[in-house]
Amino acid sequence: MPDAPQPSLARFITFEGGEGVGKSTQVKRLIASLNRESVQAVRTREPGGTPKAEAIRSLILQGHSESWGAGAEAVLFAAARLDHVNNLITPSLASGKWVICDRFHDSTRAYQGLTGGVDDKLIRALEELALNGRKPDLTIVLDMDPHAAFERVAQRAIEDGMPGSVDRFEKEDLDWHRRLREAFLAIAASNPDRCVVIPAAQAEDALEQEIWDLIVRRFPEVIGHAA
Ligand code: Z5A
Repeated sequence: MPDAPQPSLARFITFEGGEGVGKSTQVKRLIASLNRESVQAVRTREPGGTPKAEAIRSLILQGHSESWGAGAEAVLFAAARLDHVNNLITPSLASGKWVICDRFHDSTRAYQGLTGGVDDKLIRALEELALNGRKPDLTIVLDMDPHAAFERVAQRAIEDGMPGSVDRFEKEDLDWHRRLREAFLAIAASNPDRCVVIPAAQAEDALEQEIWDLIVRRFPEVIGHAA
Protein backbone atom coordinates (compact mmCIF):
# COMPACT_ATOMS: atom_id res chain seq x y z
CA MET A 1 0.00 0.00 0.00
CA PRO A 2 1.35 3.50 -0.79
CA ASP A 3 2.32 5.61 2.24
CA ALA A 4 -0.39 8.03 3.42
CA PRO A 5 0.40 11.64 2.36
CA GLN A 6 2.34 13.49 5.06
CA PRO A 7 0.66 16.63 6.44
CA SER A 8 2.46 19.78 5.27
CA LEU A 9 4.81 21.27 7.88
CA ALA A 10 4.46 24.70 6.30
CA ARG A 11 3.42 27.37 8.79
CA PHE A 12 1.34 30.49 8.47
CA ILE A 13 2.76 33.39 10.49
CA THR A 14 1.31 36.88 10.73
CA PHE A 15 2.83 40.12 12.01
CA GLU A 16 0.58 42.70 13.62
CA GLY A 17 0.86 46.05 15.41
CA GLY A 18 0.57 49.77 14.78
CA GLU A 19 2.29 51.80 12.09
CA GLY A 20 6.07 51.99 12.03
CA VAL A 21 6.69 49.27 14.63
CA GLY A 22 8.90 47.38 12.16
CA LYS A 23 6.61 44.69 10.76
CA SER A 24 7.78 44.89 7.13
CA THR A 25 11.44 44.97 8.22
CA GLN A 26 11.05 41.87 10.37
CA VAL A 27 8.93 40.00 7.81
CA LYS A 28 11.82 40.35 5.32
CA ARG A 29 14.38 39.29 7.93
CA LEU A 30 12.36 36.25 8.94
CA ILE A 31 12.06 35.12 5.31
CA ALA A 32 15.86 35.41 4.96
CA SER A 33 16.41 33.38 8.16
CA LEU A 34 14.00 30.67 6.98
CA ASN A 35 15.70 30.52 3.58
CA ARG A 36 19.05 30.06 5.33
CA GLU A 37 17.50 26.94 6.90
CA SER A 38 16.37 25.82 3.40
CA VAL A 39 12.76 26.55 4.32
CA GLN A 40 10.82 28.00 1.39
CA ALA A 41 8.70 30.97 2.42
CA VAL A 42 6.40 33.43 0.71
CA ARG A 43 6.29 37.09 1.80
CA THR A 44 2.90 38.73 1.54
CA ARG A 45 0.87 41.55 3.05
CA GLU A 46 -2.61 42.81 3.78
CA PRO A 47 -4.49 44.44 2.38
CA GLY A 48 -3.05 42.96 -0.77
CA GLY A 49 -1.05 39.91 -1.83
CA THR A 50 -3.05 39.12 -4.98
CA PRO A 51 -3.94 41.43 -7.91
CA LYS A 52 -7.58 41.76 -6.82
CA ALA A 53 -6.65 42.40 -3.18
CA GLU A 54 -4.02 44.96 -4.25
CA ALA A 55 -6.74 46.81 -6.20
CA ILE A 56 -8.82 46.99 -3.00
CA ARG A 57 -5.70 48.19 -1.12
CA SER A 58 -5.32 51.16 -3.47
CA LEU A 59 -8.97 52.07 -3.10
CA ILE A 60 -8.79 52.07 0.71
CA LEU A 61 -5.36 53.56 1.38
CA GLN A 62 -5.81 56.42 -1.06
CA GLY A 63 -8.86 57.38 0.98
CA HIS A 64 -11.51 56.76 -1.70
CA SER A 65 -13.56 54.56 0.66
CA GLU A 66 -13.13 56.73 3.78
CA SER A 67 -16.55 58.35 3.53
CA TRP A 68 -18.22 54.93 3.29
CA GLY A 69 -17.50 54.37 7.00
CA ALA A 70 -15.59 51.79 9.02
CA GLY A 71 -18.25 49.06 8.51
CA ALA A 72 -18.03 49.19 4.72
CA GLU A 73 -14.24 49.30 4.93
CA ALA A 74 -14.25 46.19 7.14
CA VAL A 75 -16.22 44.45 4.38
CA LEU A 76 -13.67 45.62 1.78
CA PHE A 77 -10.74 44.34 3.85
CA ALA A 78 -12.58 41.01 4.21
CA ALA A 79 -13.22 40.79 0.45
CA ALA A 80 -9.51 41.35 -0.19
CA ARG A 81 -8.66 38.74 2.46
CA LEU A 82 -10.93 36.09 0.97
CA ASP A 83 -9.17 36.40 -2.39
CA HIS A 84 -5.76 36.39 -0.66
CA VAL A 85 -6.57 33.28 1.40
CA ASN A 86 -8.01 31.33 -1.53
CA ASN A 87 -5.51 32.30 -4.20
CA LEU A 88 -2.22 32.76 -2.39
CA ILE A 89 -2.13 31.67 1.27
CA THR A 90 -3.84 28.28 1.06
CA PRO A 91 -2.17 27.16 -2.21
CA SER A 92 1.28 28.21 -0.90
CA LEU A 93 0.85 26.28 2.35
CA ALA A 94 -0.47 23.27 0.43
CA SER A 95 2.67 23.28 -1.71
CA GLY A 96 4.84 23.23 1.43
CA LYS A 97 5.84 26.90 1.52
CA TRP A 98 5.63 28.90 4.73
CA VAL A 99 3.59 32.09 4.45
CA ILE A 100 4.72 35.20 6.32
CA CYS A 101 2.08 37.90 6.17
CA ASP A 102 2.42 41.59 7.10
CA ARG A 103 -0.96 42.16 8.83
CA PHE A 104 -4.00 39.85 8.65
CA HIS A 105 -7.42 39.53 10.28
CA ASP A 106 -6.35 40.99 13.66
CA SER A 107 -5.83 44.32 11.89
CA THR A 108 -9.52 44.45 10.91
CA ARG A 109 -10.51 43.66 14.50
CA ALA A 110 -8.10 46.29 15.88
CA TYR A 111 -8.61 49.12 13.35
CA GLN A 112 -12.23 48.79 12.22
CA GLY A 113 -13.59 46.89 15.26
CA LEU A 114 -12.04 47.88 18.59
CA THR A 115 -10.80 51.32 17.48
CA GLY A 116 -13.22 52.09 14.64
CA GLY A 117 -16.37 51.03 16.50
CA VAL A 118 -17.64 48.35 14.09
CA ASP A 119 -19.90 45.88 15.84
CA ASP A 120 -18.19 42.69 17.05
CA LYS A 121 -20.87 40.54 15.41
CA LEU A 122 -19.98 41.91 11.98
CA ILE A 123 -16.24 41.52 12.66
CA ARG A 124 -16.77 37.87 13.67
CA ALA A 125 -18.96 37.15 10.65
CA LEU A 126 -16.36 38.67 8.32
CA GLU A 127 -13.60 36.64 9.97
CA GLU A 128 -15.55 33.46 9.42
CA LEU A 129 -16.20 34.32 5.79
CA ALA A 130 -12.74 35.55 4.83
CA LEU A 131 -10.57 33.12 6.76
CA ASN A 132 -12.40 30.14 5.32
CA GLY A 133 -11.09 28.04 8.23
CA ARG A 134 -7.52 29.33 7.88
CA LYS A 135 -6.09 30.76 11.14
CA PRO A 136 -2.43 31.77 11.55
CA ASP A 137 -0.25 29.23 13.41
CA LEU A 138 1.48 32.13 15.12
CA THR A 139 0.85 35.88 15.32
CA ILE A 140 3.68 38.16 16.37
CA VAL A 141 2.39 41.45 17.78
CA LEU A 142 5.12 44.08 17.67
CA ASP A 143 4.43 46.60 20.40
CA MET A 144 5.82 50.06 21.07
CA ASP A 145 4.81 53.58 22.00
CA PRO A 146 3.08 55.06 18.91
CA HIS A 147 4.84 58.40 19.28
CA ALA A 148 8.26 56.73 18.89
CA ALA A 149 6.91 54.65 15.99
CA PHE A 150 5.70 57.84 14.28
CA GLU A 151 9.20 59.25 14.49
CA ARG A 152 10.44 56.22 12.56
CA VAL A 153 7.76 56.69 9.89
CA ALA A 154 8.57 60.42 9.62
CA GLN A 155 12.27 59.63 9.28
CA ARG A 156 11.50 57.11 6.52
CA ALA A 157 9.46 59.75 4.65
CA ILE A 158 12.41 62.15 4.84
CA GLU A 159 14.80 59.45 3.60
CA ASP A 160 12.38 58.63 0.75
CA GLY A 161 12.35 62.34 -0.18
CA MET A 162 8.65 62.67 0.72
CA PRO A 163 8.51 64.51 4.08
CA GLY A 164 4.96 64.97 5.31
CA SER A 165 3.54 62.16 3.14
CA VAL A 166 1.11 60.00 5.13
CA ASP A 167 -1.62 57.57 4.18
CA ARG A 168 -5.10 57.95 5.52
CA PHE A 169 -4.62 55.86 8.69
CA GLU A 170 -1.41 57.68 9.56
CA LYS A 171 -3.43 60.93 9.65
CA GLU A 172 -5.29 59.85 12.82
CA ASP A 173 -4.17 61.57 16.05
CA LEU A 174 -1.87 60.14 18.71
CA ASP A 175 -4.70 59.34 21.08
CA TRP A 176 -6.34 57.20 18.37
CA HIS A 177 -3.05 55.35 17.86
CA ARG A 178 -2.76 54.75 21.61
CA ARG A 179 -6.20 53.13 21.57
CA LEU A 180 -5.09 51.07 18.59
CA ARG A 181 -2.09 49.84 20.54
CA GLU A 182 -4.39 48.79 23.41
CA ALA A 183 -6.62 47.01 20.89
CA PHE A 184 -3.73 44.85 19.61
CA LEU A 185 -2.70 44.06 23.20
CA ALA A 186 -6.29 43.07 24.03
CA ILE A 187 -6.46 40.78 20.98
CA ALA A 188 -3.18 39.14 22.01
CA ALA A 189 -4.43 38.68 25.58
CA SER A 190 -7.60 36.98 24.27
CA ASN A 191 -5.60 34.61 22.03
CA PRO A 192 -2.65 33.55 24.20
CA ASP A 193 -2.01 30.30 22.29
CA ARG A 194 -1.68 32.06 18.94
CA CYS A 195 -0.32 35.54 19.75
CA VAL A 196 3.03 36.57 21.20
CA VAL A 197 3.71 40.22 22.05
CA ILE A 198 7.28 41.36 21.45
CA PRO A 199 8.60 44.80 22.49
CA ALA A 200 9.55 46.52 19.23
CA ALA A 201 11.54 49.49 20.59
CA GLN A 202 14.84 47.68 20.23
CA ALA A 203 17.50 47.50 17.54
CA GLU A 204 16.56 45.65 14.34
CA ASP A 205 19.15 42.90 14.90
CA ALA A 206 18.07 42.26 18.49
CA LEU A 207 14.43 42.12 17.45
CA GLU A 208 15.24 39.73 14.60
CA GLN A 209 17.04 37.43 17.06
CA GLU A 210 14.14 37.49 19.53
CA ILE A 211 11.72 36.57 16.75
CA TRP A 212 13.98 33.80 15.44
CA ASP A 213 14.36 32.31 18.94
CA LEU A 214 10.57 32.27 19.21
CA ILE A 215 10.20 30.52 15.83
CA VAL A 216 12.72 27.83 16.80
CA ARG A 217 10.99 27.30 20.15
CA ARG A 218 7.55 27.07 18.55
CA PHE A 219 8.43 24.96 15.52
CA PRO A 220 11.55 22.95 16.39
CA GLU A 221 10.48 20.09 14.13
CA VAL A 222 10.78 22.13 10.96
CA ILE A 223 13.94 24.10 11.70
CA GLY A 224 16.91 22.10 10.49
CA HIS A 225 19.39 23.14 13.16
CA ALA A 226 17.04 22.88 16.12
CA ALA A 227 17.68 20.16 18.67
N1 Z5A B 1 -5.57 48.11 7.77
C1 Z5A B 1 -6.82 48.14 8.33
O1 Z5A B 1 -7.30 49.21 8.73
N2 Z5A B 1 -7.54 46.99 8.42
C2 Z5A B 1 -7.07 45.80 7.97
O2 Z5A B 1 -7.76 44.77 8.07
C3 Z5A B 1 -5.75 45.78 7.39
C4 Z5A B 1 -5.04 46.96 7.32
C5 Z5A B 1 -5.18 44.48 6.92
C6 Z5A B 1 -1.88 49.32 5.74
O3 Z5A B 1 -0.87 50.21 5.50
C7 Z5A B 1 -2.95 50.10 6.48
O4 Z5A B 1 -4.18 49.40 6.38
C8 Z5A B 1 -2.59 50.15 7.94
C9 Z5A B 1 -3.73 49.47 8.66
C10 Z5A B 1 -4.81 49.36 7.65
N3 Z5A B 1 -2.52 51.46 8.43
N4 Z5A B 1 -1.69 52.30 8.18
N5 Z5A B 1 -0.97 53.12 7.95
P1 Z5A B 1 0.63 49.81 5.38
O5 Z5A B 1 0.79 48.36 5.16
O6 Z5A B 1 1.21 50.72 4.36
O7 Z5A B 1 1.13 50.35 6.80
P2 Z5A B 1 1.77 49.60 7.99
O8 Z5A B 1 1.35 48.19 8.03
O9 Z5A B 1 1.50 50.35 9.23
O10 Z5A B 1 3.32 49.62 7.61
P3 Z5A B 1 4.47 50.62 7.97
O11 Z5A B 1 4.05 52.00 8.28
O12 Z5A B 1 5.45 50.45 6.85
O13 Z5A B 1 5.05 50.05 9.32
P4 Z5A B 1 5.92 48.74 9.63
O14 Z5A B 1 5.86 47.77 8.50
O15 Z5A B 1 5.47 48.25 10.95
O16 Z5A B 1 7.39 49.29 9.79
P5 Z5A B 1 8.70 49.18 8.78
O17 Z5A B 1 8.29 49.62 7.42
O18 Z5A B 1 9.36 47.88 8.95
O19 Z5A B 1 9.59 50.27 9.49
C11 Z5A B 1 9.23 51.65 9.53
C12 Z5A B 1 10.52 52.49 9.52
O20 Z5A B 1 11.25 52.24 10.73
C13 Z5A B 1 11.47 52.16 8.37
O21 Z5A B 1 12.14 53.33 7.98
C14 Z5A B 1 12.47 51.19 9.02
O22 Z5A B 1 13.73 51.23 8.39
C15 Z5A B 1 12.53 51.70 10.45
N6 Z5A B 1 12.73 50.61 11.42
C16 Z5A B 1 12.22 49.35 11.37
N7 Z5A B 1 12.61 48.65 12.45
C17 Z5A B 1 13.35 49.48 13.22
C18 Z5A B 1 14.02 49.33 14.47
N8 Z5A B 1 14.00 48.18 15.16
N9 Z5A B 1 14.68 50.39 14.96
C19 Z5A B 1 14.71 51.58 14.27
N10 Z5A B 1 14.11 51.79 13.06
C20 Z5A B 1 13.42 50.74 12.55
